[in-house]
Amino acid sequence: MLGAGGGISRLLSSSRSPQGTQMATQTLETGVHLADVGKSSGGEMSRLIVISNRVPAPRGSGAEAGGLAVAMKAVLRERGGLWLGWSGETTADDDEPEQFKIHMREEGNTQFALIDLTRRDLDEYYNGFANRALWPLLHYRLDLADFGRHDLSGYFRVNAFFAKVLAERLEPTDTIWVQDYHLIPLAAELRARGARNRIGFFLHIPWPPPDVWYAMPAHYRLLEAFTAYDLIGFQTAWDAENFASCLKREGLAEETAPGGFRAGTLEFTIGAFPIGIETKEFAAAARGAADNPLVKRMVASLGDRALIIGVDRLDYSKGIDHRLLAYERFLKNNPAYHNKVTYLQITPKSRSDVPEYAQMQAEVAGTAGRINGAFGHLDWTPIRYINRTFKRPTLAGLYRMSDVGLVTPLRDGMNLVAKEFVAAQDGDDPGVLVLSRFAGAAAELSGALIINPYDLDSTGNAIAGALAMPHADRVARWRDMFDRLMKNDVSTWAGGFLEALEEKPDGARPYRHEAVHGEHRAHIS
Ligand code: ADQ
Repeated sequence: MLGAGGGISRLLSSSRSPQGTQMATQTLETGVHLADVGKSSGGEMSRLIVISNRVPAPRGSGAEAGGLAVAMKAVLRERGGLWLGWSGETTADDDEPEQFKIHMREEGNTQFALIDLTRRDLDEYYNGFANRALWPLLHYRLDLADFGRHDLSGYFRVNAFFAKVLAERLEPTDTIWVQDYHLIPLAAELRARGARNRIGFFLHIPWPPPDVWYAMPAHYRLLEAFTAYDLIGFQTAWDAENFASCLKREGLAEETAPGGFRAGTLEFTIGAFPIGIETKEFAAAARGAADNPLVKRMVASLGDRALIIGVDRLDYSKGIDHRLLAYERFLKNNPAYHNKVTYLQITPKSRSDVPEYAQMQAEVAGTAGRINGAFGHLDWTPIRYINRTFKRPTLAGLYRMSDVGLVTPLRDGMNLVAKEFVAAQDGDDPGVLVLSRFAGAAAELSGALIINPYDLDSTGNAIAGALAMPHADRVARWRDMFDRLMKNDVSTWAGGFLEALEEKPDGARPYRHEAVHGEHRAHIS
C-alpha cells in the first residue's frame, strides 16, 4: 500500500540538510528491483510501454549523449516492452499526419515504434516549445524562454498525434510510462481517446518554484494536463515540492495525504524517484578499459600530469562557461600546478538548431581558447576541449584515469555523469568528485566536494582541494558514494516507480476528465 510505509508517502515531507540541499535518503531505500514488479496474480507481467520524445535506433552505436536514452535502454533491456517516440527523421512539411511513417522494429524483448515528424512539427514542438520554452523555464532561465503561440499549438498537436499512434496499439492491461517535458499532455490526449490504463509520468529535469512556472502564459493548461496521470515522478523532493506548490497555489488540486492529491474526482500521486545508473556494469566497463586504445592514447599523452575531467552535452544548464572560468581562477591562484594538470572537457554538441545553443558553442570555445592562450606553453595545453561522443566503455576508462571529476551545472535534474564518474573509480585510489549543489545528484552524493558554481573562487579552491586530498579521505568519500550507487541503481529507480504505478487500480480512470475541467475552468490565469 503506497501510503503506509511505502516510499511515496514520505517523499514530499523529506527533510533538508543543514547546507540546504535536500535529503532524499528516505526515497532511496525502497530497494525494489525492476524484475519484481508488474506481475499479475497469475505471474504474468503487464506490458510496459515507454514513450519518450526521441527513441534511439535499436542497433545504434552505443554512444548516445543523453541521460534519458541511456537510462531507458537499461530499463527496457531488463523488462522488455514497447518503446515509442520520434525516429529522429523528418518528412516534408506538406505531409498530412496520417501519412507520417511509423517504423516498427524489434530487438530482444523490446519492440520499437519509431515515428517520423514533419519539419514544421519538429520546429514547433521540439526546437520550439520543448526546447525554447519548457527547457529554459524548468531550469529557472526565464531570461532565455520564448513562449511563441505557434510553438505551443505545435506541441499539443504532436502530443495528440503520438497519443493517436499509441491508442491504436494499446491493450487494456498495458502500463504506460511517459518520459519528460516534451510529452506533458500525452495522458490527457490518451484519456480523451478512451484509455483507462495506468499512466505514469517522470520528469528528468528540475521543476522550479511557482512564480517561475507561472511566468509561462500556458502554465495553467499544462498543469491541468498533469491531472490525467496516476503517478507523477520527479528527481528530488525539492522538485516534487515545487510542483505540488504550483498545483495548490492555483487551486488546481488539494493534498489529501502526503504525496496524494485530488483534482475534482481525479486522484493522483506525486513523488521523488532519483534516477540511477547501471552501477555494476559501468564499474566493470571502467575496470576493463585499461586496454582501450583511446584510453591508452590519453594516458600516454598525459605524461605525469593530473587529469581533471568534465563531460557534458553542450547546454547552458551545465555551467560549462562558469566551470572554465573557475578553472582559470584555480590556475591563477595556484601557479605550482601549471604544467602539472590537464583539464579534459568532453562536450558533444546538442540542439544546434536552437539559436541559444549555437551562440553558447562559440562562447565556450572562445573561453577555452582564451585560457589556453593565456596559460599554455609549448609543451602544455591547460584545457583540451573536444566536441564528440565516445562509446561508453571509453568514457568509463577516461573517468577512471581522472583525478578530479568536475560536475558543476547551474541547474540539473539529476546528472548521470556525476554518478558514472563515481562508479568508474578504482576504490583503492579513487578520484574526487566536485559537484554543484544545484544538481539533483547532490542530494545523494554527499561524499563529493559540494560547490556553488556561481562562486568561481570557491570552485577554483575546491579543484585545488580535490587535487591535494589525502588518500584516506578520498577512499572514505568514494566508498560512501559507491555503496549508495550500488544500492540505488537504474533498476531500483525503475522498479520503485513502476511498483508505485502498478499499485494503482487497473482500468479505474474515467474516459474523460470533465471533473477537473468542469470545476476549475473559472480560474483566471
Ligand atoms: P542530460 O541533460 O543529458 O540528461 P546527464 O544526466 O548528465 O544529462 O546525462 C548525460 C549522459 O550522456 C550520460 O550518461 C553521459 O555519459 C552521456 N554523455 C555525455 N557526453 C557524452 C559523450 N561525449 N560521449 C558519450 N556519452 C556522453 C537529462 C537531465 C539530467 C538527468 C538525465 C536522466 O538533464 O539531469 O540526470 O536526463 O534523468
